[in-house]
Amino acid sequence: MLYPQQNGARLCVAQDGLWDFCLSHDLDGQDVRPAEPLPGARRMAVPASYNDQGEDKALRDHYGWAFYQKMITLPALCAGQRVVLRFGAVTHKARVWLDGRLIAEHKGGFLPFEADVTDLLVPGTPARLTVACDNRVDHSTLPIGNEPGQIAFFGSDNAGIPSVEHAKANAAPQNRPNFDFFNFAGIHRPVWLYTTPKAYIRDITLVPHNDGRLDYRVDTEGEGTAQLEILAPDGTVAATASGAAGTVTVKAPQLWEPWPGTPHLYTARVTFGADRYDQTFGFREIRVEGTRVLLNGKPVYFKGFGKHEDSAFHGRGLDQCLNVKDANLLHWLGANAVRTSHYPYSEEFYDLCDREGILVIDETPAVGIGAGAAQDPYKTFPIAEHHRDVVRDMIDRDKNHPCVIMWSLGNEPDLEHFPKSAYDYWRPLYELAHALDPQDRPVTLVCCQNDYTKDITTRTMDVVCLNRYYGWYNLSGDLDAACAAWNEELDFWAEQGKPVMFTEYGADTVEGLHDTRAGMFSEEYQAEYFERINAEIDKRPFFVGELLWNFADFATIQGPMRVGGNRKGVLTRDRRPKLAAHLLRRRWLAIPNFGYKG
Ligand code: E8X
Repeated sequence: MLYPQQNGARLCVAQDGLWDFCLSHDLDGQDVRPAEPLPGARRMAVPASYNDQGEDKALRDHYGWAFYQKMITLPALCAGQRVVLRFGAVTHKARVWLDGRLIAEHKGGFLPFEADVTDLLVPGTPARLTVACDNRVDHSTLPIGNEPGQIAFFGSDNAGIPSVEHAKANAAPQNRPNFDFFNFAGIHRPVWLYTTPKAYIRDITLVPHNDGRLDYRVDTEGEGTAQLEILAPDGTVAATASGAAGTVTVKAPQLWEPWPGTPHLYTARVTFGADRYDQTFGFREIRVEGTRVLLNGKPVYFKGFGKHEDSAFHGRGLDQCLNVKDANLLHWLGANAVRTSHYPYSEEFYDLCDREGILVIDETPAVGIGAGAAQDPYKTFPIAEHHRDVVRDMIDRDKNHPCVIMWSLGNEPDLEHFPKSAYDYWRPLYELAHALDPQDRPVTLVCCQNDYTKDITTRTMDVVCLNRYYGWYNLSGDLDAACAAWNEELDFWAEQGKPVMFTEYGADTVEGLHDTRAGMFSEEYQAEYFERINAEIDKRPFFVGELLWNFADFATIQGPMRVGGNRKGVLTRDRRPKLAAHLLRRRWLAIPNFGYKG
């Protein structure tokens, strides 16, 4: 799916700004009438979560549908063009009406969808756009929510106490996320009204090879022949081609390399009749060889973080200023990689990573798939079809980004209580991702701390990605025992013949809490935790990366283990460094992108 692009053939109008808004309970039990003004509407900024834009608990903890509305008008000069409404992401489910006519429905809060409104929007005539978004999560959504009556993530259950059980049974309907991030909701990414000529370019697929060959395919609608110019980073024409598909060769291509190398970007300038589209790409190759991950033929070492799209006020909504700040903080830290935990991030983020040379592990919203030993989620959670759709749509959206170097099918599913059932669920998704990705990148599944001897799925991934909390959630505060246990597990992975990396390890840290003896939650403990664990992975040649948890503190649901959210950030939520950030900067600036492990 192409990102909206303003150019000589296409008009793009972002619908950012103030929309009318109301919550479902503002409708007093009535159905919304999308052809009419929202009753008692308040103002809401788009793109952004709605949760933190007001002071009322009803807004922050809303459960169910919320409604946005604005008038849109296509300029009369666009008569005769194809007209599309496109939503970058509406979390978690969306319904869209134009002048009261339902024009789109979408499930999934982190990928784009669009509706052709050519025959519905009369150029020069205002129309009423109404968008409903449903924030409910349950066993059929990704991410997973627990069903009513079950506890939330890290919830304190006190099961069996009559007063607690009665109160729980009578509690108001609410979300019970089975994941550790606040369930922000709303129109999170830009809404575009854009035009193309009637005969247009629908999609572009590019598969660069480092010898200069570029396999391409241009999907179009209508009559015409695609023409391509391949522009070098300096804008000069490096090659030309015509036709719907083929291979064109660029002499001595400048390779895309991660920061502090140069992420050289080329452009495929495609024309098709009156339409045109510029698609950037990079010459870079990624593959696994034995226990190494080779980027442009060189063994790469990953240094960085799991992140969240999370900030005060915007919630999970797109904040381009913060994305630029975070990219510069990653450079400051000497990092070269991030994981889009636990959902695909905004397209704008990947474009920035392409330009900044930041490697990306691109992850689906499949988080929370598990219910302990009590229930086999692969038999009882109706998510398989939606999960396949999400894998398909994520790869379709992100397939041309050079920064994307690996797909993550999900985060911390149950892999140990029902191991065969788990393998039978994840293996087909692994094969689907490989089949769908034109660039055939490595595929992984991020593994929660578990009994790795029972988990028969993690070891089958191209790269073993581990979330491990020795010294935090277990052997708490005892880093000697934590290192002993971690080494025993590393001995197991040494036998598997796969590259292994951290995708999470870390410690909750309250900034300003200091302790000469490095007690848990102190800045000294977080720093010592990373120093001790890192000293152990440095001894293992098959260990190819360290993505810490987390880049910054972030909002979560309430619970006895969350002090105003998850505090495992190496930075505070407003991006101020804790002690560990300074130590990591020294470590990572001394670790090269390539050849660290030989
Ligand atoms: C944590 C992280 C959470 O924020 C992330 O979304 C997924 C969790 C650790 C799981 N991984 O709690 O900070 C540890 C499970 C028990 C060993």
